[in-house]
Amino acid sequence: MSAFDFTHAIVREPAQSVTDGLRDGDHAGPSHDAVKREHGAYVATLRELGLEVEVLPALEAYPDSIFVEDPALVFSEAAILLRPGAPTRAGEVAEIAPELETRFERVLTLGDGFVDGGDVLTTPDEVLIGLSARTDAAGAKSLIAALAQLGKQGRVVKTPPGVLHFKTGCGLIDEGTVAIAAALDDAEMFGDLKRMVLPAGEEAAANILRVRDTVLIGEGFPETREMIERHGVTTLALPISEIAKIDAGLSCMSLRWRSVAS
Ligand code: CIR
Repeated sequence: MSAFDFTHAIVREPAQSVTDGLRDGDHAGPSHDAVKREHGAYVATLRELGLEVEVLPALEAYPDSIFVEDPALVFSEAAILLRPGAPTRAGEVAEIAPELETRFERVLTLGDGFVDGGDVLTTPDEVLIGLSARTDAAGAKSLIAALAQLGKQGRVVKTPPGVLHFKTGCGLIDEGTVAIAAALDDAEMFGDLKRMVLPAGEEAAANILRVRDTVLIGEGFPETREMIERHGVTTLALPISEIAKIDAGLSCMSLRWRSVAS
């Protein structure tokens, strides 16, 4: 069994207000219909890969609530409610809390500070927490304490300036290999993981998502796909051009876990 053998996922239907999602810059937002199409393809793919996917209802008050990865962190045995660093996203935690309470025996909460789930990379050995404009030192410290209660080890790293989330710039290809944008190429940061630097010009491909035997990747990154396939892992490209307009990628649209019963 591998760290990617998830059995369950939750996602959230995009709200009409997704068109107002947060973004770096003043470019136009996505269209709701197009986001819905990308989201639909994503959900269908998770199901085809064998996951039981539950779709939570849209939350009009929270344009970015489709990105369920940010207000919580989940493992087989427990969930941790986080605290997103963007004020407009703070209320998403109270919305997802009851959903997690019905699905997990233990739901821990963050003490002080802010952490976005997009800044958290769970590797087979540890949980990396990238300090960013959304995740602060107090939040990282609180998260390390919560992880310790679950017998897991957290470690603080840095999300490079100008990169929204740590996982905007990296993603696991397999249990021992991480794909990274050049800006994150730092041996100490990734410990024992082998680093595969993305081809120049394809940095936006970094937010890959390994699910079971397949690495999901955004469409339009042929060299990265080839690099991953050459490494021996099957890839599947999904459309992400609309969610990319609000700085999102593949990992942000779901919370995934392997149920303890399986
Ligand atoms: C935000 O700025 O919060 C959203 N527009 C994008 C969140 C993407 N989430 C992620 O990478 N985990």
